Amino acid sequence: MKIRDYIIDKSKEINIDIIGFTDASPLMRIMDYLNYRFDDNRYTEFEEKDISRRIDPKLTMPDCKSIIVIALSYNVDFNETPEYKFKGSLSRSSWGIDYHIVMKNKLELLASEISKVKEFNYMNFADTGPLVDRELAHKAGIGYYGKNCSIINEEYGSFIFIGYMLTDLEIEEYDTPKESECGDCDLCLKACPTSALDNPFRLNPRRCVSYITQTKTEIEDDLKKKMGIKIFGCDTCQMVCPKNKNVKKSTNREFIPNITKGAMDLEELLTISNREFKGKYGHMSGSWRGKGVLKRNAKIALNNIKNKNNMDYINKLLKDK
Ligand code: B12
Repeated sequence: MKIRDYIIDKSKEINIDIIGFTDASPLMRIMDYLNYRFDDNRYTEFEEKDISRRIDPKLTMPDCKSIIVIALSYNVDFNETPEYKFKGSLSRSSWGIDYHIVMKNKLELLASEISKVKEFNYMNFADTGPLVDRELAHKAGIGYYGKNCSIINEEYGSFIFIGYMLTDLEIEEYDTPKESECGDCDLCLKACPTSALDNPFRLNPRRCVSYITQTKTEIEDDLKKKMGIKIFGCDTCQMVCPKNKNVKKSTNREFIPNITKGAMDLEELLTISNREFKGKYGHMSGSWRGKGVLKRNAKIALNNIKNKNNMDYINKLLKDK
């Protein structure tokens, strides 16, 4: 049996939704774009700064020959809303268990299945690795680029996380990239609350609400207003995307927001202790910046919710917090 077919079979057994394979050549297609972003101050503190490491897998794993890219859908069927008086919304990427953990577990499971039939070297990454995950996913045929910059899979849409395994395996056949299927649709560009999507396939990350909810740097007043009640992440450009309608739902139960129900209690966030916070919310990806950032966002959300009926109550809540 071909090693490629064996890996695909095992990926199905361990409930990996999408899998693709690519070689270890540098990601030359996006080098100029990465340089432009850097020169134009359109990058974030969450990215690897060394552009050669971003594009060349061999600078991370010198004997890398192939890359197995996987994706997990987090588009779970869940419609409950919590009963808090003031809700702060979480993007779907922060529902359920932190995807870094779920993804790493899946990749490790897959690696252990491969090592049963072949001795090999590998390194696993999801989100926090040096390479550009989306470009790897694109190269490995996982999906095409949407104008909102997201990788869109034909079956599952764009609510998918990406992970990859650098390996020294010789894979018999690689997948091929897919052309964008956005056509003349530009709903995501129109819907972006801060016009961060200023051109198709082009995001100014520092204006993206997702970034604003995560950065510890000062937020400009006009952007604070645009956050509305979002306290972690932003789904707007994916929610309006027609390619996310009638797609296959996620069966990854880890992403069901059993604790938060997809939102947080803004009053609780103002007073909860660090220890309580870690115990109750430490499992979610949205906690990675710590309680302080969510508390800051909760205050912004409360100010955005203020109206003549709740003004006194909210002002009292915010006093001295
Ligand atoms: C930094 C970062 C952010 C930053 C900057 C995002 C950004 N677009 O760069 C912020 C905080 C804003 C962010 C937000 C989000 N992120 Co983020 N983020 C990252 C991270 C760590 C690096 C991203 C990066 O390298 N950007 C570099 C630039 C070059 O990428 P880009 O602007 O998206 O440009 C791409 C395309 O536009 C395309 N492109 C450029 N020009 C052209 C031209 C044409 C013609 C075409 C077809 C394509 C094309 O190529 C570029 C390279 O991929 C990755 C993980 C990783 N290590 O790669 C996750 C990652 C991209 N994020 C992810 C997610 C889920 C999100 C959010 C949905 C979370 C949320 N709900 O709030 C939003 C989506 C925002 C958006 N529309 O992009 C997923 C994306 C999964 C997917 N299906 O695509 C990733 C891959 C994490 C993961 N492993 O799952 N993120």
